[in-house]
Amino acid sequence: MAIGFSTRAIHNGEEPDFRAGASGDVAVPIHLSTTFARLKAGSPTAGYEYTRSLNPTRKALEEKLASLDGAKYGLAFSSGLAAASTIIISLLKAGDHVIGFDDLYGGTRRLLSNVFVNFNISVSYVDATVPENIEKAVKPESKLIWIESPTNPLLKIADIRAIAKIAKKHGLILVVDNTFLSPYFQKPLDLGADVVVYSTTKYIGGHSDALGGSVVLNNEEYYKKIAYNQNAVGAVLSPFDSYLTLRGAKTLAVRMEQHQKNALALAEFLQKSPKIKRVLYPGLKNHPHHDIAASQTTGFGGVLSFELEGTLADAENFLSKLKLFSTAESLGGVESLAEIPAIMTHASVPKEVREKNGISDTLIRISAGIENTEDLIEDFRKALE
Ligand code: P1T
Repeated sequence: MAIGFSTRAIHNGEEPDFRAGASGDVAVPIHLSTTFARLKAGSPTAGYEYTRSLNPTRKALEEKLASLDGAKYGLAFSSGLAAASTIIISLLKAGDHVIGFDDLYGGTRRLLSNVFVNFNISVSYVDATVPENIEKAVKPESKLIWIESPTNPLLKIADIRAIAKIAKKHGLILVVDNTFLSPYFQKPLDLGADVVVYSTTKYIGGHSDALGGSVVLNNEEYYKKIAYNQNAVGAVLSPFDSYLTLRGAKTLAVRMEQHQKNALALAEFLQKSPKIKRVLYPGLKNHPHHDIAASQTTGFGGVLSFELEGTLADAENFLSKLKLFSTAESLGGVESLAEIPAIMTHASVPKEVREKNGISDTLIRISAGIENTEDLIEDFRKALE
C-alpha cells in the first residue's frame, strides 16, 4: 500500500541515521558548514563538497518535497522567484517565447515582462481559463507555458489536463505554480504538468518565517539542467531555512484542512453581505470554474478574494478595522492576512492591465489562517459594520 501524505511529510528525507558515529536524530540537524572535509582530495565525503552544491539539511528537504508531489526529483531555492528564474534560465534561451496566464503573481509577471525580456525571451499573456486561448497564442518560437491554478489574486482556474494536452501536441513545456494549493490539494505532475514550482514561503513552510522556493519534477533531462543551474547560479536555500521548511512541511495536511475550512466559512459569510460586490473562491458552488477545480484537486485552499463596494480608501479603511488579520503581503502562514493587490502584491502590474483583468482598487485578498473559524467571522462582521 502506498504511504499516506502526512506519513511522507513527517518521515521522508528524515530517516534516522544509525551508522557508526551517527546519533539517530529524528529531526534532521541544521548543517551550517559551508564546506565538507575529505580524507582524500578526489573523494568528497558522502558526496558533499560545498553547501551551494549540496548540503545535508537541504538534501533532506529536497527529498521530502519530491515525495509530497510523488515526484522523482526536488530542488530547493532561496525564494519562489529564485526557483522560477532558475527554471527559465535552464529551459529557455534567447529567442524563445513563453505563454503565461494573464493572472499570475505580480512578481512572476515582473520577472517575465521586465527581466527576461532583456534576454530576448518574449511573453504573451492569455486568459488560460479557456484552454483554446493558449493554443491560439502558440508561435513557432513558443517553448513554455506558465500557469497558476488557482491564480493570484483572482482565483481563476485552469484546466491543467487540457492545457497539458495542448503542451504535448505543440512540444511545449508546461510549468504549473502550485503555491496556492500545495501538494496536499493538487498534484500537477499527475495532471500532465512537466515542472511544478512553489513559493515554499507560503503553505509548505507555513509559518511566515522562512523565504524559499522549490521545483519538483519527473523529467530527468529538465532536472539535470535545473540542478546544474541551482549550483551554477547559486540561488540555493540556506541550511537554516531548509530546517524551518522541513519543520513546517510536517504539518502541511492538518494546516491545509483548517485553512480551507476558514476560507470557505469566510467566503460564505461575505457572499451574504450587501457591502460586498463579488466573492472569488473556487470552493463556492457558484464560482465559474468550481467543477473543473473539483475535478483536478482534493480541496480549494485557503485564499479568497472579494470586491468591496466603494473606493480604495474604503478598502484601506476596512483592512484597518480588522483585528485578527494583519494587513500584509504573502499568504499561507498560520496567521490570517489581508491585502489590496492593486497597491501591494500586484502594484508592479501596469494599471491598465490590472483593470482589464479585474484587479480593481477595492479587490481585497485574504489568506485565511488556522485560527478558530468563529473568531475570524466575528472579526469580519465587526469590520463590515
Ligand atoms: O516570494 P517568493 O517566495 O519569491 O515567491 C514568489 C511567488 C511565486 N508564486 C506565487 C503564486 C506567489 O504567490 C509568490 C509570492 N507571492 C506573494 C508574496 C504574495 O503576497 O502574493
